[in-house]
Amino acid sequence: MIQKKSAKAQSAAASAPGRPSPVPPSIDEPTEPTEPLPPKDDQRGPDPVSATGVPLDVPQSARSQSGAYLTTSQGTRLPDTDHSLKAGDRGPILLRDHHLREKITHFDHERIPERVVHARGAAAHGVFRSYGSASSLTFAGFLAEDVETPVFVRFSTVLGSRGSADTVRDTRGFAVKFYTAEGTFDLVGNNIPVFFIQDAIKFPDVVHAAKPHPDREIPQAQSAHDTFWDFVSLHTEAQHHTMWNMSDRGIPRSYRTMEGFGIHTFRLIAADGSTTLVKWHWKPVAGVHSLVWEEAQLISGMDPDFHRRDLADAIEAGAYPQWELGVQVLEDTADQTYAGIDLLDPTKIVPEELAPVQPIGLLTLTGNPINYFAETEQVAFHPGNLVPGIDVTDDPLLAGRLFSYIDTQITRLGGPNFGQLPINRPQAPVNDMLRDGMHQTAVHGGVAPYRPNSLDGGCPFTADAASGGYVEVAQPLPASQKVRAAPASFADHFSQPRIFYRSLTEVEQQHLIEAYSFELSKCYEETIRLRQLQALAEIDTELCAAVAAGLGVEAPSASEPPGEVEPSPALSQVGGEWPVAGRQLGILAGGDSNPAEVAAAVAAAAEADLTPLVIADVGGVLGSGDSAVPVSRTLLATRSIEFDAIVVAGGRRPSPATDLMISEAFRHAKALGAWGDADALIEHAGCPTDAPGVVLAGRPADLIAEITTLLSRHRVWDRVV
Ligand code: HDD
Repeated sequence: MIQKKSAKAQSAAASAPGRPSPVPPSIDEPTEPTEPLPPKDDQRGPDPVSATGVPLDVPQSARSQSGAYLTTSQGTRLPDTDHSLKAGDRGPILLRDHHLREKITHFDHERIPERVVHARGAAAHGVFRSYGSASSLTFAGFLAEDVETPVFVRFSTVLGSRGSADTVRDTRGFAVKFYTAEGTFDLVGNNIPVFFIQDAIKFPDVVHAAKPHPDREIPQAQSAHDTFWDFVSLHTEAQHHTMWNMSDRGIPRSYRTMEGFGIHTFRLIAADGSTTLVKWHWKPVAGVHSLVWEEAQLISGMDPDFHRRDLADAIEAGAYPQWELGVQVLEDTADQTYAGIDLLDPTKIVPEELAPVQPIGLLTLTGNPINYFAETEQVAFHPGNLVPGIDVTDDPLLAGRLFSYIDTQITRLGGPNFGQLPINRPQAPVNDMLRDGMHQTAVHGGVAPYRPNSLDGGCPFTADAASGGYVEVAQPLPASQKVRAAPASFADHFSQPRIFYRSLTEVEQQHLIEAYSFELSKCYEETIRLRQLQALAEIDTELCAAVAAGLGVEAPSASEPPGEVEPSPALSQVGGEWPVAGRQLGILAGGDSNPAEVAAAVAAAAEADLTPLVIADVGGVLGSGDSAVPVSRTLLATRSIEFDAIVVAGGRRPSPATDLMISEAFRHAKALGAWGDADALIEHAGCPTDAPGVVLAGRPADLIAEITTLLSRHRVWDRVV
């Protein structure tokens, strides 16, 4: 549609700074719209969803499936979908059977390529509410005070295929799409604050090394194999990230208990034009918490969907997962370093003790996806999706990512129009000049998708900063020659992993030593094991010696004695108390257990916001009448890994299954308890009842109160097993 404008408006547009030359004055057009144009129908943002994920205000007709009768894809009603059209009931199938061909053809094309990395994921809808505390640093609208922005968050593992297990030792993706009024902002981070490589050109190398071996395609979803350790032991800038993987961070208890990090340094721009460098942090309200390794391995077999299920169940139960977004605020100096740390090096952190994380908003996940494929699978993140007030830095890893993410969607989502998929549509009006292409669903009006034009009234117009345009910060470039090289400040690969190791508590260090020993023992090549030990020797002598002892080889010496570093206690997960909402409590009952007591334990646990699950030999109910208690799990169908803590009801008799459940929970440093005579079951399982974190009580309610306190500390860290 051609829009007319007054001569006055035209001259104002022509004189605006940064505008291209105006069209010749003899032409009455183009015109400047006086009001922003409303979004076109195909530019609708994602459907708003209720807390339970049900779309709000979406007419039934807008849903893909509606009506009572089965139809073809063209809406013709069908009488039968169970039998092909045949020449007689025992005769050949006829080619003219359109329904058969349509059904099978569509089925044949149901799969799209999985993501080359981060293929396995789970996601949720939610909302981000900003505190306004970042508004002095950036004019980004969604970070102003009390602004609510819809979000879609996808968590993932990195290495495994779509069907792999959730609890493997790996990095986790933490990608957040903010549908802001000024365009979509994607914060595409991980649960580990550093990366394997400093330059994006090495990404195919690290991924090829970490993925299964190209000949047999094993092992699935894990780093415990020769090619991974071959690469990271040669390419020592990977040592810091690798150490986080070997720590408990590599096996989170839940997506809800992971920290998230933007990793790269970003630049914020304030209203007065001043700039600040920041590092993004997500802090889980439930606290950072991990599995223990044996538990993680068991879960991979017992419940490969453990994290996916946990996220969806928590949201459905109303225990909405929450994270605070925070920033480390770092001065934007000419050399872009802080306390001697090169802020452009993505293998380095800035310890929180040097630059505290300042909270700027709260993320709450409130809705499960309605359809996995449409939303979780088809969502396309891109670190280059930025909004005014936020810019990137020259981190060479980030620069390569800015290219890769759009590129990969073209293969994965089948063409350049993936931004029109409902989950990827911005909530801000879109008025681009991108046209046609595979899977184009927009019906673009106008005849002039080019600029300058007069035929479309000169639309679309460009927006300068005052009109909300994204204007890059004018950043001075270093005077230099073009080179393929890394700066000297990227050369230290060992002091930060040393800080990490030395900041952990003893139990966390022990887990890390065992993880290295486990992984390296899976390598067939002795040279690779020894080369990795050499890297550990450069990091910390004791760590190297402990892993070497585990492998039964002599520890190598460092090329120079590892230097002193200042530990960063914030890196440890141990310590602190956290909300227990949604944590799973197993109540092991049956036999002569008193149903009224079991019901009292269930009620007390629910009152404490825990999720109580009664375990018995057979399903159904315990007791009868008013005191009947439903059984949630049978001993045959569950295992200790499902629970964060276990209590045993008085009257319960021991069995091999109860022995296994109790001893496993004990070994995995979980809170354990018993009321009545059930302490005998704990002893029968070979666990001392006077060990830390084993609680005995006369009344179920008292027991639950003590167990809740233990759970708020996540695990019984001081239990020696
Ligand atoms: Fe990446 C996916 C995070 C470096 C190339 N990446 C992907 C996802 C996350 C990250 C969370 C999954 C998004 C989703 O849920 O759909 N990637 C990171 C982080 C990095 C990083 C935190 C370093 C700090 N990535 C990185 C580099 C490259 C890529 C250096 C390439 C040069 N990443 C991709 C990709 C993926 C991807 C191939 C696969 C699927 C996708 O993009 O959409 O383009």
